[in-house]
Amino acid sequence: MPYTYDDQNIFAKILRGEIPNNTVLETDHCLAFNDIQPQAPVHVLVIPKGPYVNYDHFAAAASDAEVADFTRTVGEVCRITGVQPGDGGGGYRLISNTGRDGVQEVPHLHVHILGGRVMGRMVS
Ligand code: DGP
Repeated sequence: MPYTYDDQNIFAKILRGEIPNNTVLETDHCLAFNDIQPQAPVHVLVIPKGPYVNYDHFAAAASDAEVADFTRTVGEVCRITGVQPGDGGGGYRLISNTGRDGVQEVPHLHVHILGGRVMGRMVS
């Protein structure tokens, strides 16, 4: 599936520094920042710096270095924010809304990391 990247999307503007963000972690290939409308005590978005529309696009077109960095950045953010699971509880939810049926609003790949409370069961 070919994708056309819209470089005027809000996350592209954040990456260019045109819109401020509350950065949690920046790496060679990724930026992690707090969601502007948090749905949980911890709600961080992780995005690649490359122009990928969604997870499908990223999985097909990103380099191994970008994929590895993205995966490890998600893990590192979970450690930084203290939501990684342990014997006493903890844990988090990863979501990447993808495409129209996934109700993706911003057309730049992002993973939501939600934690700091017990999530509801996913029913839809
Ligand atoms: P999604 O539906 O998965 O595309 O979610 C987009 C998320 O992006 C939503 O939780 C709100 C967040 N968001 C939208 N605009 C901004 C912004 O300007 N700054 C930040 N930090 N988050 C934003």
